[in-house]
Amino acid sequence: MTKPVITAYKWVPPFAQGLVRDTRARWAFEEVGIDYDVDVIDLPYAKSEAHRRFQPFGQIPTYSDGKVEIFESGAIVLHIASLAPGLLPDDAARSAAAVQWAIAALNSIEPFVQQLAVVDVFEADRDWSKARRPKVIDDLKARLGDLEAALDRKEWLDGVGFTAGDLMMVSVLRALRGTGILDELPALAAYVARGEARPAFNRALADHMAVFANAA
Ligand SMILES: N[C@@H](CCC(=O)N[C@@H](CS)C(=O)NCC(=O)O)C(=O)O
Repeated sequence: MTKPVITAYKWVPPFAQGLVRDTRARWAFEEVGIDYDVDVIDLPYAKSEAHRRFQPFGQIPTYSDGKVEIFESGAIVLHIASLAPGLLPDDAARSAAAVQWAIAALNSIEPFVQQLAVVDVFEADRDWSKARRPKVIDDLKARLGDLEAALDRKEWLDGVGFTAGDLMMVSVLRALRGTGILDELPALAAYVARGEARPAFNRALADHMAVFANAA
């Protein structure tokens, strides 16, 4: 295995800065202490045939280490987690639960979070967005309420320690920044704040933001 390389965007609009999915891979690398390089690309290159050979949908992040070449931030985080201790516990039951929570973040929470971004940002100018927004909010709040109940009063989702499941869940919930949705869910808001307070997260975020500063 050579030094892993991930892809990230050279620039994104301010509303997306700090949230682009390379942050998830960067955070995972920082948690397990593996050094990595970043191939900084622009959107036209992401849509090129050359990039689509690695990412068929023309998106970032991708991961390559000379042996493993994968896309999907969830797959990338779980792969990084498998390379060194820190994100997948040795205990088989806890490790399976960590994978479960990572997939729950991507499959049971992120689609609801994304619907809000669709009506508020990506399709905010469409007539149907205004009509649909109340239902999007209701569905999202219901799903987040269930998640808060599952978290209960625990520090992290498995009740023992921080795992790849928390990394992915906090990453997904961070996309709600500025929406006020978590104001009514203080335990979940505190959970996100705990994730964002981790030194590994802060190193990852600083490196992610530095790319945009360099592009300016
Ligand atoms: N499910 C994919 C989604 C990847 C994704 O949406 N990437 C965004 C950046 S966060 C992107 O490249 N968007 C540009 C586009 O879709 O054209 C993952 O988790 O890796």
